[in-house]
Amino acid sequence: MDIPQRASPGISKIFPTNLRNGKPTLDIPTECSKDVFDIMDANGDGLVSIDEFAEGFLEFWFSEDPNNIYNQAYGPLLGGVGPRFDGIGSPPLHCTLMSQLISKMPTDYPLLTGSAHWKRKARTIFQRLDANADGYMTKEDFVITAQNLIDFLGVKGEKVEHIMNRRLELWAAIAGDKTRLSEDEYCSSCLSLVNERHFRLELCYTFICTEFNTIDIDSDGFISKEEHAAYFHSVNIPTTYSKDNFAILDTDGDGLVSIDEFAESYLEFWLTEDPNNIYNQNYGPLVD
Ligand SMILES: [Ca+2]
Ligand SMILES: [Ca+2]
Ligand SMILES: [Ca+2]
Repeated sequence: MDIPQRASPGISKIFPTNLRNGKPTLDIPTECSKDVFDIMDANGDGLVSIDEFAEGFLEFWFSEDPNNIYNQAYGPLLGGVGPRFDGIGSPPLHCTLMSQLISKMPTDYPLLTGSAHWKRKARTIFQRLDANADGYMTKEDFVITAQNLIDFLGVKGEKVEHIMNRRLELWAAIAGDKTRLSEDEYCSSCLSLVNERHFRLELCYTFICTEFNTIDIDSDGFISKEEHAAYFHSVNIPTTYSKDNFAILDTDGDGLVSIDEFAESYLEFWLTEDPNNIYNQNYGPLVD
């Protein structure tokens, strides 16, 4: 490729393809590139000029604001969470702080063997999320569960789109490049994923935050009892089970589930194989 000519003296241009192609050499997932590029390209002309690049560079190094839009100029921050939320460059603060609030780090859990009990937990989630019960998890199932939630809460207007988008973000995070997943595929891909170092160090926070955000309908950073019941209803778990599970999640008993309480339950559910773990019923009674 030819080196681009300078548009005018003192102004260089970096083409988007260069930034995108350049990312893998830094070991940053390329899917992060588009969002970072859009943030860097402040005037939206499809190119990052040297002044736009300089601004990103200076904001990254000389700012200590956890919500600075350039925080993810080099991809998701370590020990924090990954991609954008609501179209901004940084995740909500409560998500960023999550890894500092949890009592046991994901890397402290031993590798999973994929015991019959663990698979039963994974199958339970699969069957909850396979809303049309056709044996495959697809985007359609996530549309159905979102619609269940919308109907249950009676929401209207912009909130409808917001709820739908959050569910579809969750599907995108689960599906990766697949368009449908069978129960066996889901269970085996979950097992290899949760044993990956990248998941334990970083990716799990993205999943936790994405899932938390699908339940925290009013985005106040806490799951209320009503939000929890609505979530259970949406994935076809009788709401009668919500009360008991909520009491287990809310370890400090303040009547709300915070991100660290949620993260703890998520990690205990996915990263343990103890048939007596108190978080086994995070998705309602286990299926047979
Ligand atoms: Ca299905
Ligand atoms: Ca809330
Ligand atoms: Ca609480």
